[in-house]
Amino acid sequence: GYGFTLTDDQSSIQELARKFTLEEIIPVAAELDRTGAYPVDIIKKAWEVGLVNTHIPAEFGGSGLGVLDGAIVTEELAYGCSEYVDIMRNRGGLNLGDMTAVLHGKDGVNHHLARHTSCPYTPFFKHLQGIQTAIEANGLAEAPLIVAGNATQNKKYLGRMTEQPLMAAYCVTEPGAGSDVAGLRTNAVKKGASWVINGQKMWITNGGKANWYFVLAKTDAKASTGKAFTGFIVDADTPGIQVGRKEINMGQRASDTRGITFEEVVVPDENRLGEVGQGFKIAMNAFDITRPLVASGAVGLARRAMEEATKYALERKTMGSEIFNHQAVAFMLADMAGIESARLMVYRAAWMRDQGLKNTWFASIAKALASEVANRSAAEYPVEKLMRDAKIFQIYEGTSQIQRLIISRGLADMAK
Ligand code: CO8
Ligand code: FAD
Repeated sequence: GYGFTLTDDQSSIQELARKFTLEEIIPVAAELDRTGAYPVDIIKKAWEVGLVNTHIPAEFGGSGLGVLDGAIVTEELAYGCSEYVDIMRNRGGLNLGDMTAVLHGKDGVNHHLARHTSCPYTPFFKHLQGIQTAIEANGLAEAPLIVAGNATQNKKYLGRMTEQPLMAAYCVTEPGAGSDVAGLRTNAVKKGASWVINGQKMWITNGGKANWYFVLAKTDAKASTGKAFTGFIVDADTPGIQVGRKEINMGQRASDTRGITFEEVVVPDENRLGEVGQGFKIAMNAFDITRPLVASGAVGLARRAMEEATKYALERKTMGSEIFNHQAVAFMLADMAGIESARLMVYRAAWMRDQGLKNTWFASIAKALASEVANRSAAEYPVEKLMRDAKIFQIYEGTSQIQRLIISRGLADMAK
């Protein structure tokens, strides 16, 4: 049946991510927005505490969290919760170090482990657990491996991500094709025991920071879309790869977005992901994992806007009263509470994936709804950084029009 209570472990993860955001992200967010500097130190700390690569299975050294667990973390990271500062101060709350001690046990005993010996999150608590887009882009690069990687590939490339604080990137979009993945022109040609990749990718998050890339390339020009592409894992230091300049984006400016050119890049066949021709489906299937997470990021941003706007409306006075008491303002705030329905869609889409159910349609509904709620909420609250940060949610991982395309196609299928 339905249940709306987080498990103890999910509550712990949520609190951990909230605390990390409070102590490590909020204090530097405005400065990083100004400079556009890549937050290496914060990502390292997030990696150390276990907030990065959350869905890498335990057998490859990861914490093996589900998509729903990941969504809980992502919302907190995207929130950048200033309210929480006050809550923790008022409570005389714990800092991250104290919390690590609580979870690991000051005496060296891992109390979490002791309490939950069969807990699936145990490796997660060996570390403790931010900066959402860069971290999420790692998850996106890893998703095709989780969908289709063999044990050797996963041990090598996912394992590497758990051994060192490395970044990875998902290279699908090109200068000439973003929404229309079928229109990609990067191609891979088999030569002996290797593949030779030529082409250009664009708007690649973590592009200049990645240790390896997932690359989608055309391998059969005559085949239908579902059979025309193959996915590859490509080491970033392979000769022939040229990384372009960092794009200066409107929002989420600390994130590293670049073009990448592949010129006669030789990739061994052992780095081919899945069967030849299955790449398009693998790349789409990866979105079934990550669109709920991107949507959850939008929920986090919307929640921040709503809470900040409410606080402001309760303080700011006009016409002899707090503006909250002007119904036109209060109703704008009430409309922001639509984030509750967006979160439910996120949880449903994520939960379905965790249950092994096909969630493509729900993932698109969650992403379209959450990115709309985030943009509406950010527009109502006059903090221009939130507005700039919100826009991208309607573009990456498929624009809102593309989500509606998927949703409407689903409706048509159901009506047949
Ligand atoms: N799972 C498995 N198979 C699938 C899926 C899926 N989810 N979707 C489609 N397929 C299969 C179909 O069943 C079909 O199979 P067959 O040929 O056997 O019938 C085949 O794939 C082709 O499917 P379609 O006919 O539906 O293909 P279309 O060409 O009509 O294209 C879309 C479909 C939906 C338009 C697709 O191209 C799309 O999703 N476009 C949007 C692209 C996109 O989202 N890009 C995002 C790039 S990554 C990014 O932006 C990262 C952001 C930064 C990360 C950090 C975040 C915080
Ligand atoms: P286009 O596809 O050219 O679309 C232009 C407009 O037409 C859009 O409004 C679109 O919604 C609309 N449109 C297009 N086709 C249709 C249709 N059939 N029906 C209705 N409307 C339509 N890509 C990656 O592969 N990896 C990444 O890590 C990555 N990170 C990104 C980070 C940032 C900051 C940005 C801006 C983009 C990133 N992208 C990444 C690319 C992103 O996924 C694409 O920008 C997005 O999918 C849209 O593609 P496009 O820009 O080519 O626009």
